[in-house]
Amino acid sequence: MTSSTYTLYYAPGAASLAVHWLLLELGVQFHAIQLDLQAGEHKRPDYLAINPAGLVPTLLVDGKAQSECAALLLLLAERHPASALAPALDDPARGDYLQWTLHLANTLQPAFRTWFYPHEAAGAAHADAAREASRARIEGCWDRLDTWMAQRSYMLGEHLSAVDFLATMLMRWSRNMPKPATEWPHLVAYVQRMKQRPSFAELYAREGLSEWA
Ligand SMILES: N[C@@H](CCC(=O)N[C@@H](CS)C(=O)NCC(=O)O)C(=O)O
Repeated sequence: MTSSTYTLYYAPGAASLAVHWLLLELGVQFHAIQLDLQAGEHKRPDYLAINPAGLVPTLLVDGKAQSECAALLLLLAERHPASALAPALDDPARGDYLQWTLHLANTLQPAFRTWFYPHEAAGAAHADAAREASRARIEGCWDRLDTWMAQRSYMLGEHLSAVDFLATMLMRWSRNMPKPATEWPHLVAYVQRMKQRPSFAELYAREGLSEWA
């Protein structure tokens, strides 16, 4: 699908990171527009017109606005089947692919939201308790993922897929937590493997990132 046009709205290190990384991994052409979240650029009317939730990422696909990081990863992998980053409909790995993508997006990612914005979940007066509860949920997920990765090089086995970009992005988010994902033996090996991809270095250069390099 070489004729697609893509425009990614992103903020460095945010939930747009996995989408940015996958676009680079795919080697497709895209425009990238950086938003300054501190300055509230994601809450301005022109951005709200394409993403009413006022969140990053947004990806314009042939001019049509789409959002939700995990959905964008699934969509891009499907639109570029030559990349083999999405298991085919009859591939036995497809169940694991969907299971982990949904689990990461609807269980782990919201726990991170509470970790970073604990007042949202329980009000300022209960922020510490909310944060601690989210920490337990995040670490529980690392326990489960570490067991899963003990027998695998990538989330689906020996074959890279779109869910690996989501998993690694979320592991990165834990880097300043009391017990980051890289404290788990199979997760640190996995992260090292993912970080060796040339697209990771390119992502870091483009987003101006250096921490967790
Ligand atoms: N479910 C959304 C969540 C996106 C999200 O929470 N993005 C954060 C950055 S990591 C954001 O835009 N935060 C700005 C804000 O909440 O005002 C997705 O996966 O795309």
